[in-house]
Amino acid sequence: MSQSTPSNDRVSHTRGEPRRNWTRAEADALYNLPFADLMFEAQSVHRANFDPNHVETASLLSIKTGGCPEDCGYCSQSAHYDTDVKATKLMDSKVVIETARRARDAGASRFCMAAAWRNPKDKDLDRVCEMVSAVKDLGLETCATLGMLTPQQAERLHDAGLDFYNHNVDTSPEFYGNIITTRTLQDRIDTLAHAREAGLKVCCGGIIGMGEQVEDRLGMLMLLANMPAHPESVPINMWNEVKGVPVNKTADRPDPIALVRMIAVARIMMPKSVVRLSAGRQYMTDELQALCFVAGANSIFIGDVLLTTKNPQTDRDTDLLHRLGIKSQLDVARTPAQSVQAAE
Ligand code: SAM
Ligand code: DTB
Ligand code: SF4
Repeated sequence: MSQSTPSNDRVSHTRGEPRRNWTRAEADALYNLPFADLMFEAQSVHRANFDPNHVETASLLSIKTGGCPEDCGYCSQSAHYDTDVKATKLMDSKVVIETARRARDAGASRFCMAAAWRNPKDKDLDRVCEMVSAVKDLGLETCATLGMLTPQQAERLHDAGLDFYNHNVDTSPEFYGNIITTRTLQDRIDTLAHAREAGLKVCCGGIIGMGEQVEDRLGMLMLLANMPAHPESVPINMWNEVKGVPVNKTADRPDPIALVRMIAVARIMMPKSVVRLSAGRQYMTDELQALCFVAGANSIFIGDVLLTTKNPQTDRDTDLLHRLGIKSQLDVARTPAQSVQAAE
């Protein structure tokens, strides 16, 4: 047997409770495995915990765009930067619910409502809770990302029918201050704790391609994998270019193989979490996405736009998943005409 064959120690993580005591040396060792060994190990973990031929399909809607008081250096919606995004008010509930129905009919299994707030005001939360309940009634899983939450706000969202709360750590503790100054990493960790205590499932990940080093990417994975409970969903975003934001000056699109390695390490360190190949798929070839699925990614956003930036066309995603023999809710999507008929 070759020396580079994955050790029984590492493969033993495929069974039992996920570990939450990963060391830097272990993360580095996994990341630096010969590629075939890393893929083998990631696939072993993936197969022990998930159907390897299925991906989840989520749909995003920006229910309140732009004018955000936070200074996240990657974001088109921050009021600190001169970007092409115009600020809007909170969307009308009827429009949100109709958009969710169309997303469901187009093949989404989860609907995520995003607002560019530092934190929601209680009167805005009344309207978001109304939206959450109606979207849940459509038979969709519900997710929201509204900034920082108090424990009471998290409970209200839970009671309204919210399944997941998305709040990202974004990057490593060491790199964090280069990207955001108006909200600390501890603020984020506190919000995640409030979401958990209210009974919400957590969606938490970050971004790569902002000029961080591989060690920061692994530092971010360690932060996630050593949380009191692993996030149920881990979105890995590759930075989607936005004009006018500071990250433009440092951005460095990751080597595709480095992205696959990172997905594989996320899969191994958080064996039961759904890993979402999130923003940045617009830049990825079909082959790269296929490798990411082999490495353990098992969720994507569908729809032509994310919040303010592009995502691949749904037809391209349907075709890619079909060619890979991957099942998803896209298989039971209705055509727009069938969808209108069903609504009548
Ligand atoms: N305003 C809310 C907040 O930040 O808590 C929610 C929306 S925010 C857009 C959600 C996440 O999207 C960010 O934490 C970041 O990880 C990701 N994101 C934002 N802009 C991005 C971009 N240009 N490219 C890739 N990911 C991005
Ligand atoms: C996440 O991690 N990625 C999504 C979701 N959570 C809210 C957002 C991606 C946004 C990409 C940039 C944009 O479209 O503005
Ligand atoms: Fe605001 Fe969220 Fe954008 Fe940060 S990522 S500027 S909090 S909308």
